[in-house]
Amino acid sequence: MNTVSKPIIPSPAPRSSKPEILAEEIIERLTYRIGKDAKVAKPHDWLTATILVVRDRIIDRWMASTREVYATGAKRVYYLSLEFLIGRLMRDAVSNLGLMEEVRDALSSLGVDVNVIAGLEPDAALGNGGLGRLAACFMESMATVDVPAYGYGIRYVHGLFRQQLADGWQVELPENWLAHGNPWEFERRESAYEIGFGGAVEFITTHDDQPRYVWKPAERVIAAAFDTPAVGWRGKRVNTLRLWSAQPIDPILLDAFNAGDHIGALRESNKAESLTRVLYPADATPAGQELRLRQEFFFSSASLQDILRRHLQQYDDFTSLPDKVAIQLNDTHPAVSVAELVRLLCDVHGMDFDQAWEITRHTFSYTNHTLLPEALESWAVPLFERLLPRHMQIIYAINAKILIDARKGKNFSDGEIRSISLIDESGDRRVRMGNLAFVGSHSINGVSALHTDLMKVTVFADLHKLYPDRINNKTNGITPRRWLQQCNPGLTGLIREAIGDEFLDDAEKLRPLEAHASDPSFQQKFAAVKRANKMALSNLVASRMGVKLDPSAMFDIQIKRIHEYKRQLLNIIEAVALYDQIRSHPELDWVPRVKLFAGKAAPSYYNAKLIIKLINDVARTINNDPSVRGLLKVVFVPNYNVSLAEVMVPAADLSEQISTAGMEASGTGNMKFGLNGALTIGTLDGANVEMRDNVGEDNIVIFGLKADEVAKVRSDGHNPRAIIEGSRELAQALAAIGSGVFSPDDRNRYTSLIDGIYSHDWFMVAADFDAYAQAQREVDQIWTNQSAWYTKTINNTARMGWFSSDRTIRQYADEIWRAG
Ligand code: NBG
Repeated sequence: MNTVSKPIIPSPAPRSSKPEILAEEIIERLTYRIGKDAKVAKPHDWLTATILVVRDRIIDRWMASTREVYATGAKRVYYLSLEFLIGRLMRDAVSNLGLMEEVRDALSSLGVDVNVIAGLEPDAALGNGGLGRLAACFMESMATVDVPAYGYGIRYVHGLFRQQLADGWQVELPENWLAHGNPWEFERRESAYEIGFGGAVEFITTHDDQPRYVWKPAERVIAAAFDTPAVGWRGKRVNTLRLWSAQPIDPILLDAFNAGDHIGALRESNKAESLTRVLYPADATPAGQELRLRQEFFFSSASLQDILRRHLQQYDDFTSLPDKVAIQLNDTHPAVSVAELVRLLCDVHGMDFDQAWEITRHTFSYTNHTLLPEALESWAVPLFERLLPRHMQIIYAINAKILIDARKGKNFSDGEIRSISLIDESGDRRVRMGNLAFVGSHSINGVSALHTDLMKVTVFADLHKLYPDRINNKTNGITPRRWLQQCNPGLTGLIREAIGDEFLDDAEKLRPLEAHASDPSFQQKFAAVKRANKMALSNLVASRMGVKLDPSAMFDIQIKRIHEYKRQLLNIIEAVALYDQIRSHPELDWVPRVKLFAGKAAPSYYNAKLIIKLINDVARTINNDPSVRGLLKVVFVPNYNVSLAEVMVPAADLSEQISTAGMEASGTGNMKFGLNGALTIGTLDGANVEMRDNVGEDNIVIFGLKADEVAKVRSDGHNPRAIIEGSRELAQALAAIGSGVFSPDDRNRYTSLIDGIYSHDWFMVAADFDAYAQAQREVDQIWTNQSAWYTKTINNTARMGWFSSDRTIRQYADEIWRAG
């Protein structure tokens, strides 16, 4: 017999990390992959060549990680998220591989400055804010703590808009991160799935006499996979971020084209591609457009088809799905997955409904990220029915099961039953995505202790009563690699000198730094690092905006999405009051301050955009008033993104975390600042509560109403006018803004904003003003004793280790996923 022996395929030789070899390889990529001669290569070409060399060093480990999961049968975790706010990747990858110096030396031997080319890498902004950045931190931590995981999302062609200021107003411009190609990603042509929309559901009987529903979609598009490796710390494990891109089934309708209809021939193709063209720029408010629901279903269905295919490749059937697969729903954006998994199991794989439902429920878990009622997603039933007719049927079937459960088990009132229902019947009928995610999951988690407690008594009170074991807390975290080691090499070096390297592998090992908190010589070094970081930010502000900052002033920073509940307005009103004070009492010892703001407003959020304009109007007035003598400056830095945060966070003396209590689910910016040695001024909201517990109440400045007090004030009837009349400073500041002192070109510009505070003050700006202003003066007091200041800020760095996303991910892995 003629046997063909299996060829022995050699593995590639391990790659050297010597700078000379790296340099050779960079030249090789430049020549053969990019087709450029080193003599004429542009900085961008060097960047691409360097990324390709770094990427090669990731691939071996990536393949090994994938093989290992097949070999061991380990459980896989899938993180479904409509947003991944990744930022730049090169420094992250190089530093996690431990190649920082080698790459720098290799490039400098070629006459290239690593910092210059690193600064050219586009900032991948496939997310809006905290929710998307959390997903990116989780990807890095899952690889670091060795959890086999895939992130699934959308490969938007245009990420979050670029923000420019025109006369102080926000202007949105398209973002184009893929303009120069993306050397990190691999297109996986073999991993493509059909996704349907619309059409009808047919009921058929199969040849083995099994009744079955078949969905016949009217439209179809292809979901094509693009993979980016996610490297963990010290390169231990490499996981995959798989982003889906929509493509047409027929790229061109040739008949139409040949008949002269050149535009019509591309209509289908354009329609398909528009599905993944832009990220919705809405933060914490659902974009009510049909396209958004299409995006949600598109990426959910593609991801689930991919997950099921991978499972069947390795296991016989789907009964083992909950043991081998954990799917985390990042907010309700992928919640339609609950119905889609039931559909795939029943209609495509022939399972009966009850079994499919059990498997579904044991496979999914759901993270809630907000209690804001306007942010709880729901879709009008007619829209849902038209786009996803089979899913609508399945949702009704699930609803029947749940409501029967509720009716028979416990004593539920009609009102409670109505709030448990997956269908909101109170006005236009709507599908409630939060309820669907809840009933389809075995675990529902909040993102800070306070938020989780509030979830149980507000949005999910009735569902919690029905399923009391499901809600649990997983306080957010941040990756200390990006948010300390990479963004703050000066501080990292200083800490290593003081306490050794253990904290690099375990952020909770920052604790020994406490011993140095009161040591004057350490304080001096800590202050010198802070000053250097402030210089770097000052240079950035000078070059981008032409504004000069004094690095010896206190840098007081609020950076995050612009939202009324985050209360940038409170901050700027306090600045106006302070301006007044400085002018009335020039003889007093005012602490020099620079108030820095940055953040984007949703394009349709009028008040948020008005607040940006107000900050800029106030900035212009104060910064140009010689009587202030530079004691107060206000700066709004445009186009906030991950890269800008990496410069601003290490430069902060004071971190503003001043949301109306009960409204910020967690916050993660608060953690980044604390870790980098800033003092926090904040309310007892979100994770600020746990920060206070960790750093100690002497090391954080807390003010204002607590969550239960806010609720009480609101229900008892709030009288902001009386409060304003009782506070001279506030009344004067509001009068100045309202009467056009800062907007002489349009004196009524801020009338509506100020009227809102007088009439309802929903966000408790008036209610908290005096407490806030007083807390700010307390901050000034601390600042005047620099040694006391640094004791507190060093203690912050020492005690923030618990907020590492490694800790968060371990908790998810142990308590929810049972994986890793
Ligand atoms: C945001 C919250 C933040 C929280 C992040 C991450 C949404 C819907 N929620 O407080 O507002 O830190 O999620 O959990 O974007």
